[in-house]
This record gives sequence, C-alpha cells and structure tokens, in this order.
Amino acid sequence: MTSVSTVTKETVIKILEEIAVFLELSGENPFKSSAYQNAARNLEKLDIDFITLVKGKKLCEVPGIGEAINKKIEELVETGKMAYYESLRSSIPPGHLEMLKITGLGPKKIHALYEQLGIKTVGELEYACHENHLIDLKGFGKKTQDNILAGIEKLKHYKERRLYAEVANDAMVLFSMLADNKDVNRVSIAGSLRRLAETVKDIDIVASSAQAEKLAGYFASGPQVAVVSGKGITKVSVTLRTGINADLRIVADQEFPHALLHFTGSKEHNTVLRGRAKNRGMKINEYGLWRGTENIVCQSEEEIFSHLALPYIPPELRENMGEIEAAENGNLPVLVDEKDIRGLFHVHTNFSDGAQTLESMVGAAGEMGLQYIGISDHSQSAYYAGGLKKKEIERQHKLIDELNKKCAPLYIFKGIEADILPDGSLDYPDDILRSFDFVIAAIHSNFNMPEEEMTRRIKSALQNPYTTILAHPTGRLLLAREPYAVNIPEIIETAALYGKVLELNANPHRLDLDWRNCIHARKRGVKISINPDAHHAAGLADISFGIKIARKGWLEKGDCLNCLNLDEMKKYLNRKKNN
Ligand code: DGT
Ligand code: CA
Repeated sequence: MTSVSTVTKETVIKILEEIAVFLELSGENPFKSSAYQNAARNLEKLDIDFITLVKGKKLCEVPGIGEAINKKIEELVETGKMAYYESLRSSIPPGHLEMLKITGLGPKKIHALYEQLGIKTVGELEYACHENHLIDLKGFGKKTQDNILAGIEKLKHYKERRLYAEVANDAMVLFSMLADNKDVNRVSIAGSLRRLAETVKDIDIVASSAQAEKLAGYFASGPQVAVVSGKGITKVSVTLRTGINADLRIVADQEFPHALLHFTGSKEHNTVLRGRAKNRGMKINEYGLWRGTENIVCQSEEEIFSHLALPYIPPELRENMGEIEAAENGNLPVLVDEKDIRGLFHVHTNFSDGAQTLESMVGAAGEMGLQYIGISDHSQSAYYAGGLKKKEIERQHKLIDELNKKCAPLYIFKGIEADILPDGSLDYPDDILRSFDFVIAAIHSNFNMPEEEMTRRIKSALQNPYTTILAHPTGRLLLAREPYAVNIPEIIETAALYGKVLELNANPHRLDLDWRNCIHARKRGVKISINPDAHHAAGLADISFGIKIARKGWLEKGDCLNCLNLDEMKKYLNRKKNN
C-alpha cells in the first residue's frame, strides 16, 4: 500500500498508466483507457510542483485531467489509496497480469483471448498455442501464435533462473550455517554459483559428515527454509523463503573432493574429464577415482586433477571452453583478482542521473583505496538522464580540477558517457570531446536497428579518435532484455584494429561484455575495462561482480585497463589523446 508521504507525481503517473492497461484488459471502451493514458502524459510534462498543485485544488486545470480523474488523484494523494484502482486491479485474473510479461502480447490481445477462448493463465495460453487455436482467431494467426509461444518459452526460462547477485547472499548464509556446524567436516558451494555464472538456477552445496542424518535434519529445519521438497540421508532439497531452491549433498569425507568436482560441473567439463580418465585407464565419478578395482584416494580436487595429469583448473573456467587443453599445455591464465584493480571508470554523479555528488563519489573511491576514479556522466542527448550541456561540463571540469588539488594521491579523470547517435557519431562536437581525459561511447537509443546497421553504427563510434571505451557492448539486461542485434566478433576486430577498450559492465543486471566474448576479446589482444557504472556510492562495490565475470572470461590483470596504476593510466590516456 502506498502511504501519503510517498505519493509522488511518479507514483500517480504509474497508477494512471496501470489503470489504462487494466481497462484495456477488461475490454472497456478504448476512450476510457485513452483518457487515463492522456492524463498520465500530461502529468509527465508538468513543470509546476505537483503536490502544491493538488493541495491548491488546481489539478483539474491541467489539460486532460477532468473532474473524475482529478477526484481519484486527490483521494490517492490524501489517503495513499485509490479505491477505483484497487477494485479494478482485483477484478483482473492474476494470470492476465502475468501474460502482460509475454513479449508481443498487449492488453487488447489478452482480452480478445479471454473473450474468444476463455484463456485466463499463461499455461492455458501455451496449451491453446500448441493446439493451434490462435491460427484462425481474428487479429492473431500463425505468426502471432509462434511469437507468443516463443515469448512464453522466454518467460519460463527467465523464471527458472536468477541473477548471481540475487542468490549469492542466500548461498553464503547457508554455507556459514553449515560451516559452523560441528558435524560438518568440509563444506563448499558447488554448481553454477561456484563457477561464478552470471545467472543460476539453484544453490548447490556439498558437505562431508559422519552424521549425515543429523545434518540433513539440521539443514532442512534451518530458519531460511520455507519448503522441504526432498529429504534423504545424502540429499536434501529445499526452497528458501526467497523462493530460491537449494540442494545439499552429504557425503563421507573421503568422497568429498569427488562429489565437489562432480557437482561443481559444468556437465560439459565433467564429460571431458570422464573421457580423459577413460583414455588413461581410469574411471571417475562423483564417488571416486578408480584404476580397475583399485580406488585411488584423493584428498582434494588438486589431487584428482593431478592423477589426470592436469594442474588445478579454477571452477570459474570449468565450462569446456578450452580450459582442459590450456591446462594440459601449461597455458591456464593467471586470473585477475580484486587486489589487482587500481581504479574505476564509468561513475555517474548528480550532474546527470547519479544519486550523489561528485565529492561523495570521489570520497567513496578514496575509501576503497583506489588510485583513480573516472567520472562519466551522461551526454546531452540523454535528456531523460539529465545529460550534460557544455556549461555543465565546464562547471564539472572546474570542480574536478579543484578536487584534484585536495584529494591527492587519489586522482580524478574527466570523462563522459557519450551517446552513440543513430549515425554512429558521438554526441558532442570535437572541441568538447577533446576536453575529456576519456570518452565512454554508449548506445542508449534506437535499439531495434537491424544487425548490420547496428554493427556499422558501433564500429563507426569505435573509429572515432575520441572514443576510449565502448560501454555495455550488447545492451542486454540479464533475464529481462535481450541484447541488441550486433555482430560482436566484428566489434572485437574493430576494437583490436583501432586500439579501443571494451567495457565489462559490472552491474549484476548487465555483466556485458558477456564472459564468453571476453575470452575472444582477450585472444585478439583487446583490453577490457571492468566498470561499475555506479549511480550511487554503494554501486562502486558492484565491481566485485565484474571481477568474477572477468575471471570467468579468462582475463588476467594485463588484459584489464583498470589494473594499470595511476602513472601508467595517465600515460595511456595521454598517448591515446595525442594519437
Ligand atoms: P544451473 O543450476 O543451471 O545454474 O547450473 P549447474 O551447473 O549448477 O547445474 P545443476 O544444478 O543442474 O547441476 C550441478 C552440477 O552437477 C552440474 O554442473 C554438473 C553436475 N551434474 C548434474 N547433472 C549431471 C549430469 O547429468 N551429468 C554430469 N556429468 N554431471 C551432472
Ligand atoms: Ca545449480
């Protein structure tokens, strides 16, 4: 429920927009829905203080806000609730609200499906598609049916996975709870979480204990557990209060390294290891390693690898992406580590859409022990994010000059996150671009270009002499928005040719460049900058998610731009500027 103090203009707009959607879902007269949409648009454009307007009873003077809507808004602002909205919302079948998440399916179509086929849930809709019921339906057809099915698949997939960052805390709590239990000999996180994957399906934990049954009971009755879906002596499956599933495997201590290796995966990596063992006259599985009937005792994963004539392969590399060959040839990368990071680029302030001042972002960087921070607010055409005009850039640069005198040894680089316009040019004339120490070029508009056009657009930005780094190269939002169509191998080639850096955006929703492409970029000698894209001081800590993915992408400290120390970085940026 919304409370009086939190009813802002934004909340009102959101509720009006939702009413418009609900009316469409209910099949009401389209004019009614448009009236709410229209009111929302006009409120958005309003440049007078909204609350003052409501209190002064002047809201009905805003175009598009008639008496009925005005009354409802007043009720919302005064009481924190709007009865009309509440009752409308509760009249909508919950399944229809879920269907709104299916790409390509709007409220009008959902209503039509309800009217003509009585569909109330995503499951019913999927069934109807499989039965081809949409093909002859007015306003639908085969193509729409196929699109809806694809959208449902995506929705299902997304529901099955979660962001690494969303799950990691729960996993640590379970891990600590087990590590503190005296019946536990050894315990480790396994599965995709241990491999530092960007999204995970569930939490896998392996523990060894001589008191398996007792331990199973302890785990199943933990305070985080909402549902126990399976409980044996060797495996306990639960759903946590957060909705995340977790599996605990309990083994004898001598089996521990074998179970850990197996349940860390990946499945593909395990398959290759099994083949390798077989070729050497051995057999490997989750219980142990054998030569004929002889059980080869291993104390650790290192020992198992060593029996397979391999050095230890870090879990994050176990994806069958060439790690076994690299291990065999002594070419495993020495992975970048948190302690190798010297500074951070891609930091926003309240000059544009950041929540905090330049001073506080700089202060936070100082507290992290960094040698430098690169400020990059949005550029002018990003009006929705308060992009910087020439005057604001000058003011920011002056402030940075002053801070640089005070903050030494921490150094502040002047940068910008410049929009790449649809034609591939950057968002400022050369004389402004020249005033920055670094430029991060970014796509924030026209996401729907065909692949060839988008690739050309980004390549052209990379060829711009002022571009230093390409921001979030695919624009994806994990589990929420697909990458835009772009030929990443071509982008990597262009970056290699022009000596440009690609960003590994560390925001846990992005983690873009994808780690698989980091492997490729590294092979082509393209440097990666692990950037927090911080919009508030706490956002700087997202860097740790970026470092995990950098490791998963085989990056060494020499591959990462922001592992350069301050002197090296000043020289690097100067050299690029004067090229
Ligand atoms: P996820 O859960 O989808 O994020 O990814 P994982 O890798 O954690 O997958 P999960 O939880 O199904 O299984 C954990 C590990 O157990 C997996 O990485 C390897 C091992 N594993 C599971 N099923 C199989 C299998 O059928 N064959 C082999 N070789 N290993 C398996
Ligand atoms: Ca898993």
